[in-house]
Formats: sequence, C-alpha cells, structure tokens
Amino acid sequence: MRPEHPIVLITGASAGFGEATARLLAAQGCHLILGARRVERVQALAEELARTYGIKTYAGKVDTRDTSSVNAFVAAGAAALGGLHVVVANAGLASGLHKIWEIPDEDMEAMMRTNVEGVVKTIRAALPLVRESGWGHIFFIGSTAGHATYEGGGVYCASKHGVKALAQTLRLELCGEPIRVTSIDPGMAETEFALVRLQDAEKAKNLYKGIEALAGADIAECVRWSLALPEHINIDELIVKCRDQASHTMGKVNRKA
Ligand code: NDP
Ligand code: 8X3
Repeated sequence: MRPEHPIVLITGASAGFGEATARLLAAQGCHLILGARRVERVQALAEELARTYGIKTYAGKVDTRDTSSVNAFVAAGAAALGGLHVVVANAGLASGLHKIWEIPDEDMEAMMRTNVEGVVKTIRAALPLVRESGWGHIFFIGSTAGHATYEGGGVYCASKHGVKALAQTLRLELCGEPIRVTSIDPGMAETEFALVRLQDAEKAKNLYKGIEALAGADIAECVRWSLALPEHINIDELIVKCRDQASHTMGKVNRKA
C-alpha cells in the first residue's frame, strides 16, 4: 500500500532536477532525504521545505561515486526519517564535449563513475530499506542521450545508455515485488548542467538561446505524476523534450532569432 506521506531520497538535490523534485514532492507532503556534495545547499533547502510544508527532512553530504559515502548517507537518512520508499537516482553530469580519441581520463571517469556507478551504488544501498518498507518506487534520471548519440558526447551518451540498461534490468529483477521502476529521460533542460559541462557561463546560456527549454520543474512534474498513478501502473520510460526540440540530439531544434 502506498503510504500517505512517502519517504523520498533524492541524490543531486543541490540544483536542477533534484532541487525542483524536492520542492514539488515536499508540496505533496512527502518526507525528504536530500543529498549532494554541496551540503550547505541541501541543508538550506531541507530547512526551508520542512519549515514551509511541515514535512520531515534529512540533508546529508554525499558523493555518489564513493561507496562508503553513499552507504552512510542512505543509512543515516533512512534512520533519521524512519524508513525509505522512493529513490530518485538523479545525481549526474556531463564533463566536456570531447571526441572519443581526445577525452581526458578525468572527464571520462567523472561521467562513468557518477552517471553509471553512482546510480548503482545509490540503488544498491537503498533497495534493502525500500523492501523493508514494503512499498516503493525507484526513479532513474536517464536522458535522450540514452536513446541517440552525438559528436563530442560519446562517453556521456554511453553513460546514459548505461542508465537505460540499468533501469530495464532492475525492472526485470523486481518484477513481482511492490516496487515500481521508472526512467525519466529528458532532452535539453536549462539547469546548471551546461555550466558544469562547458565551464563557461556564456556558452552555457547560448545553448538555450531562442529555445523554450525544459526547466527543472518540468522533470519534477514527471516524477510526481508517475508516482501518483494507481499502483498497477508502471511508467517504464518517459522521453521528455521541449516542443522546440524535435530530435533526440540538438540536430533539429527550433531556435528563434
Ligand atoms: P545540475 O548540474 O543542475 O544538477 C546536477 C546535480 O547532481 C547537482 O545537485 C550536483 O550536486 C549533483 N551531483 C553531481 N555529481 C555528484 C556526485 N558525485 N555526488 C553527488 N551529487 C552529485 O544538472 P541537472 O539537474 O540538469 O542534472 C540532473 C540529472 O539529469 C543528471 O543525471 C543529468 O545527466 C540528467 N540530465 C540533464 C539534462 C539537461 O539538459 N539538464 C537532460 C537529460 C538528463 P553537487 O555538485 O552539489 O554534488
Ligand atoms: C542532457 C541532454 O542533449 O545535452 O542529457 O545530451 S544532452
């Protein structure tokens, strides 16, 4: 049975989709376990949401690349709030735009370790607690980059194709248990993502110039909707793009002058 006030753990809650999802689910009465490396941001968010909505929150520092950091964060959050029902494995990034033969180890490792290993580590730590709670929902945040590829995006796309494989596998593995598995796969969204990737505020802003791109709140709404559906419905995969983006890459984008 779906609890009235599910306990939701979100990684990467210091910005973008993670922060927006925390805000929307708090307004729905969910209790929140929020994590990121910039712990001061998640702490401020957790305090604000607890104050505004009267929900229980836990904020912790977590680096999803690191097993002991993830295990400690998940265990402390679930202990503080008294269980765990929903996981939003959102923390991720793109690092640079390098051709495959040019990519530095540092960028490759950042993407593969965060986007693939970090997601596995988060779910591996959380799943026993979700099972104990007797009802759950696991969200992967994939990407259109898990459905297509583009030049300079080889490793990022490989990591998001990896996320798709993980979501599909977990759904098979959990079939028969009261735990749903959903992958939300966005296209271009204006968050801190491009700034992190390009390390240049102007280039990042230009990427979305003339486009009404997705915002964090749009992806939060996809999570809210999938979660709110009747129990027998599992949204496997939601590919979500703004109206101005017709292809899975930036190959067909309507950019106003
Ligand atoms: P943001 O850069 O705005 O947010 C990324 C979040 O991930 C931050 O909270 C960051 O927190 C966290 N994060 C990154 N690395 C780690 C780490 N090692 N440990 C813990 N937290 C980490 O980007 P978005 O919100 O856009 O991205 C969220 C997810 O959505 C990512 O998986 C991304 O690949 C995916 N995505 C983004 C799209 C876009 O166009 N924006 C489109 C499709 C998918 P901190 O730095 O504080 O640790
Ligand atoms: C982010 C979307 O097109 O920058 O996952 O790869 S894209």
